[in-house]
Amino acid sequence: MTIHTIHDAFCQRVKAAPDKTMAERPGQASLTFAEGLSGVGSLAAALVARGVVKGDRVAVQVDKSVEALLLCLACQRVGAIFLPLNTGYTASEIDYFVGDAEPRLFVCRPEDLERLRTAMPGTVAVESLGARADGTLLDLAASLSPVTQATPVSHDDLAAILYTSGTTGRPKGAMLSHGNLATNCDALLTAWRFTDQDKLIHALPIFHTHGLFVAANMSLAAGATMIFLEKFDADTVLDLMPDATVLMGVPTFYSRLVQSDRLTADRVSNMRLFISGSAPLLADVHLAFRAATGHAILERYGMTETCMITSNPYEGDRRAGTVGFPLQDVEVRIANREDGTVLAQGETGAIQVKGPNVFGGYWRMPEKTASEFTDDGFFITGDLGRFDAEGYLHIVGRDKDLVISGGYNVYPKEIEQLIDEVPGVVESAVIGLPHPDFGEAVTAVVVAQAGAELDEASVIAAISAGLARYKQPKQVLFADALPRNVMGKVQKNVLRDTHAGLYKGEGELSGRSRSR
Ligand code: MLC
Ligand code: AMP
Repeated sequence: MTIHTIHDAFCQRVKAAPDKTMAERPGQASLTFAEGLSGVGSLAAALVARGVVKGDRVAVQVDKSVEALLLCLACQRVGAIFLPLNTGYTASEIDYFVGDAEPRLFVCRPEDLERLRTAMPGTVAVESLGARADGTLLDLAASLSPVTQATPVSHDDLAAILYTSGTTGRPKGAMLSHGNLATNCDALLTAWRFTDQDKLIHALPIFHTHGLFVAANMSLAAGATMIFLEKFDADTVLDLMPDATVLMGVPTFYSRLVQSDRLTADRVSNMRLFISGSAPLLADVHLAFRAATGHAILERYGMTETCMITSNPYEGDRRAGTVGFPLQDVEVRIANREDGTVLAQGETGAIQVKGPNVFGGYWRMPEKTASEFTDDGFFITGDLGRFDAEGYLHIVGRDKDLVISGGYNVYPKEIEQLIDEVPGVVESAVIGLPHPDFGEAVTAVVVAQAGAELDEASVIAAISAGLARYKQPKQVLFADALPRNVMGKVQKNVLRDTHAGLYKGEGELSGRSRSR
């Protein structure tokens, strides 16, 4: 199958099997593909009514719902650019995205509607969408005739902008085209043998690549059924396994599942595939999962800017601690970090990627875009890796100062800037420390002025208003000084080594963090 756009592929699936269940949602009625299509047409009409035309941005910060997914397809129908935002972002974080992306429409949670209608610039229309098929956007949609004709788009036209933070602390909007999403979806359907016979447990958020452009797009394009869960809960997922075939998750899903004695070969006998990505899956978790179920978790590697890059094989050896082979039409090479020369197999260096999956650049940041591509068009991922003798890619570290906590990226610079502004702070360093549940835990090391009355609670209180919860340090440590090298650069590796055992044992509390 060659997909032109995800919207097209979805429409073909509706034609082929209109009555097939598109989404089951515990506690609410299921939705067929035909009902999904009808929702897309109505939501597209609501977009048009709010002045949205091809190329306009539609920013969306709503709780997870099937309607939010239909809104993404509705944007595609009218050629608009979908801009999903993490529900954890605070008002000040949202201000930045709105100022930068200048959306025509902002879709928010019902409880935020009044505040945002007052706060948003006059150029931005504001409507709401709730998780229980409620909100002003759906009311508006219901009053209009559906848009039945899709606005023509090319492979290069933008389908989405996804913000990723940066090492400078200023988030960048990654521009993803219809071609990026369609070709990557195609490659994944083939690689993972995903078909209309599949039933996917969808427990990821839908404001990031993993839940939206991997899990949901694949299901829509294949005509598969999703069991659409509000969020991940190990017991709920275990309850659903006998009726499902595939689970896609971040490593935290799996480290929580292996703690349950309900995870047995018997329970997963209907499941054909477990996929992990967005952060490193510990080899121990891979092995424990295999011991409990007989299944080798298939680990793959991706990025917001590149969609999916490599995958362990569907057939063949799925190796713990590796991310497998480049996907169809994707080129991956390892280069010297300093001079960019391409390295031989076995050598460790910067992972660079080229292919139809790679984004077109950062929204309104041409210089930043240019600096992250090589002269011959490879994207510099910021990850470090090597290929082994059999062609498996191993990710061995990061060239970028980034913490990945439970699959969410946190850029230390952003947190350090806020902490450094707290009265009484001389300086700070934010690091990721090994954490049994989140993989890495955001941790701050703070140097306080002599006599300053600072403790963990006061530092957290001072920064929390402007910062999404998942970015906030799980612990704040105090030091007399930060270790520096001869160039004066803070040695975060020394801090990581010194405090490596800080969160040991925290996972024993049914997977939950004992710290904040
Ligand atoms: C929740 N909390 C987190 C957190 N998630 N803190 C740090 N990191 C996280 N990821 C906070 C909560 O606010 C809460 O704080 C406390 O931790 C405990 O919450 P919880 O109930 O245990 O968390 P839960 O709701 O179960 O969420 C954990 C999770 C979730 C792992 C299920 O974070 C998740 O779904 N992550 C998936 C992220 C994702 O989709 N990434 C893909 C990016 S795309 P308190 O103190 O308020 O109680 C990408 C490309 C690619 O990376 O390759 O895929
Ligand atoms: P994001 O910017 O949220 O898309 O996160 C992308 C980053 O997640 C990559 O650059 C990697 O550092 C990391 N990542 C994704 N998948 C894996 C994986 N399987 N193993 C290790 N790191 C991963």
